[in-house]
Amino acid sequence: MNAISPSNTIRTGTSAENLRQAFLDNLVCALGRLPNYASAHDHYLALALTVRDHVVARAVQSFEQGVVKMMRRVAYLSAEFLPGPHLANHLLNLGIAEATREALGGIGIDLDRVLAEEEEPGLGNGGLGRLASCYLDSLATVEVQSIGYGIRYEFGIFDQVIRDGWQVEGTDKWLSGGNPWEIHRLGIAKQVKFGGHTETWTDDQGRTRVRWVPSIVIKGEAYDTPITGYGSGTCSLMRLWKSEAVESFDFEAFNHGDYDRAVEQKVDSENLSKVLYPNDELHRGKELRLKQQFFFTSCALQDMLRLVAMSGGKVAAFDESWAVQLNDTHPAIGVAELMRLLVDEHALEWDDAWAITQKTFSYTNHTLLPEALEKWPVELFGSVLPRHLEIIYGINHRFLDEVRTAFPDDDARLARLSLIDEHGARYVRMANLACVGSHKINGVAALHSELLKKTVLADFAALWPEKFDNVTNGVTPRRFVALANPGLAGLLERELGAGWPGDLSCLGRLEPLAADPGFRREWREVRLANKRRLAALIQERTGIVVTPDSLFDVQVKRIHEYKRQHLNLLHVLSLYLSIKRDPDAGVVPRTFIFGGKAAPGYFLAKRIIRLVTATGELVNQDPDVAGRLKVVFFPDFNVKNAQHIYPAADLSEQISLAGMEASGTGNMKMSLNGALTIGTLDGANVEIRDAVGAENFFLFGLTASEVSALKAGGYQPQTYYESDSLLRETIDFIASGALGGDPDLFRPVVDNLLHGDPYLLLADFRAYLDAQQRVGELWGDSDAWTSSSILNVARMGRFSSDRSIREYCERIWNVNAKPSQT
Ligand code: T68
Repeated sequence: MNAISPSNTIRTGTSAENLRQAFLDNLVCALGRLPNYASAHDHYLALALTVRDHVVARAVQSFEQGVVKMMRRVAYLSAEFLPGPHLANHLLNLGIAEATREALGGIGIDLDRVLAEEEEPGLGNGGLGRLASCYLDSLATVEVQSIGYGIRYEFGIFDQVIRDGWQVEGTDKWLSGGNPWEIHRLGIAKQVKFGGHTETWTDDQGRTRVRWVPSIVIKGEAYDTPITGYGSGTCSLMRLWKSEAVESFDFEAFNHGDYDRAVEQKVDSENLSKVLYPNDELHRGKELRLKQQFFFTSCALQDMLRLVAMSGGKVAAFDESWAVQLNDTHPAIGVAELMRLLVDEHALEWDDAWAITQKTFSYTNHTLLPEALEKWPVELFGSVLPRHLEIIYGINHRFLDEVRTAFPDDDARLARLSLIDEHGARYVRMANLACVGSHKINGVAALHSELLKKTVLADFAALWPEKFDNVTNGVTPRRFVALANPGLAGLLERELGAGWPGDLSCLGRLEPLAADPGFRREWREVRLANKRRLAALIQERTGIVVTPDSLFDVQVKRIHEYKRQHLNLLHVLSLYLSIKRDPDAGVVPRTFIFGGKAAPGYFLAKRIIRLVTATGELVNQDPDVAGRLKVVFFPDFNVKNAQHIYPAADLSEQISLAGMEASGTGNMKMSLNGALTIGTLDGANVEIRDAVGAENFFLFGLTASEVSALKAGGYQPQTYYESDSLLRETIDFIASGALGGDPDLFRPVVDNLLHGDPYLLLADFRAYLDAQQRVGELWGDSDAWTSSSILNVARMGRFSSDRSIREYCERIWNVNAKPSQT
């Protein structure tokens, strides 16, 4: 028999004819559907199965390479992933989009309709989860072996509908239509312990060892989703864990006639991976969340150990096989878990295990908000993870000795650095654990990384300055340009060649075209077509009719006070009032588009959504502003919807209070699609402005240090209210009850602004309006605007996630990435 290699195990080739035959086979034989009776969803599933063959063949081949070459692999540990729909992405990466379109077209099926059927996995809240998915895409593209480990939530982020102007949450049943992209790895299951107590015992070499006797064991089953790379044979794997009951536990209770307990235990076990926690950038110490974090982290580390053994590596050289990235502190318990696995289960000495652990882990921080930093009450922690608490005490004890040597007689510093917060009730501080257990710590934009060293992690930066680094976020140009914006992709392909999505540095070659009237015309046509498509979608989803030639002013992201959607609304209402007062006011026609989810328990964020919809109800009906202002709240902002929205944005609103947004990535996605940004000097905005040029960016607002100074001096929002009549008029209008038909509806928003204003909207209001004025003026000069739009795209190449990933490879993970062309 001939040797079987993955390349000769695929049933069919990728010609249109081959793909059509495989599609029909799958429709009939895998799904049991006759073509005449098949629904659009059947078409989607059949095509997904067809494409999956090629994806999986690549994935196993790529995996085999990793095992054979024993390369250092990257494990990206993340409680969240937001991959978006897979099908179109694979078609692009495999280079079979056109053949597929032809294959289906030949039997009267429209590929775009089929693609629209796919439901995305909403396994994340926002930026952090989406970043993890961009990074898996780029890891595959730059040909680095990687696994993204996480949780296979049965219910992801809630579906948002708007009912009577309010956000209503629905259950995200993303698996109900079947998930053709995942492979349930029946052979890969890990046991995870919880609760109970620890015991010491003596091994046959006379060493005292510790054994953890849990009160419950839960099984984690692996579900793999391959992530293809662009123009590369390498695949990343997203390996998500589903919790299941361990049969033996059920049987034990069952055999004793305790059926209820057996069932209860099964339900409890399965609950672990049931639902994603919606974040409100506020840490709430929920026990189930701690259990989720430990569950997937433990499964992941056990799996890595299994793979070390499989490729003939040594546990004592674990760090040579794996670089493990902690995506925020959610997997930080991994530091203690790896120590437990090495010391308790593999009998390594503590110091050796600790050296391995530190060489293995690195930690990315995504927030400066102190209220978002994770900490767990010691008592809760000890009851869920008794052995880990002991290990953390062990780490802390040795660590604080080191601090005492570096900084003698500095008890205050010791208290701040300790892994245990002892101010009042005692807590385990997860960021401190992540810092101590990692050899590198990074922020996600230059400003953020600097502020980290000055604020939340200042004491660690003083102790270990060499550990700190910055890796500015990036986004994948495959999904967010090539797929989202086919019109622009066509222009780029013509001007830069077909390989542009694999090397964004070539975008620079567009620069001279900014001055070319013919190219500017084509550019405008592409943008207008994108806006027409979005206008149709807006009408379909909200009933609101918008004009594609108005300026599309877009703010889409999670709803949070620090992101200041309400500052945007103050501008909208100020324009409205200006036109009402003076019908000849020079206001360019604008469509304000908002989108984003509010955490279900975040009262003010939900009021802000209501304020958007109430503003829309008023403005969209008023004949006095007809043709000049429209306000839309686009429901259920997710990756799929985002792909329609970003390419149609003329103006990208990035207006967080300086010092609050760690990076932002929507800012990159919109600018890469030709939007101009209005923004503060916050997060990656700073670097975007440096890249595109100050003249192509509408800057306004206080700087981070001005914010600190203003707050330190005792900020008084009322002084701004009193001294700015337009601001006063706008706030009074909201307070008057003219919106939403109830004078009390927005009282909480108004009170918040007038008495406290924690995110300094009032201080930035006037500067924001001035910047918006400049936006309006430039919009009036269509050629100048278009040039600026082209230059934005031409100069944004740095924000490809391929660049970010290469930096991680070189400075943090010490693995070789495929070199970039330039
Ligand atoms: C975001 N963080 C940052 N957090 O806000 C954003 N938090 O500036 C940055 O661009 C992005 O990370 C990527 O670096 C988040 O998205 C969360 O979603 C989150 C989830 C659970 C708990 C806390």
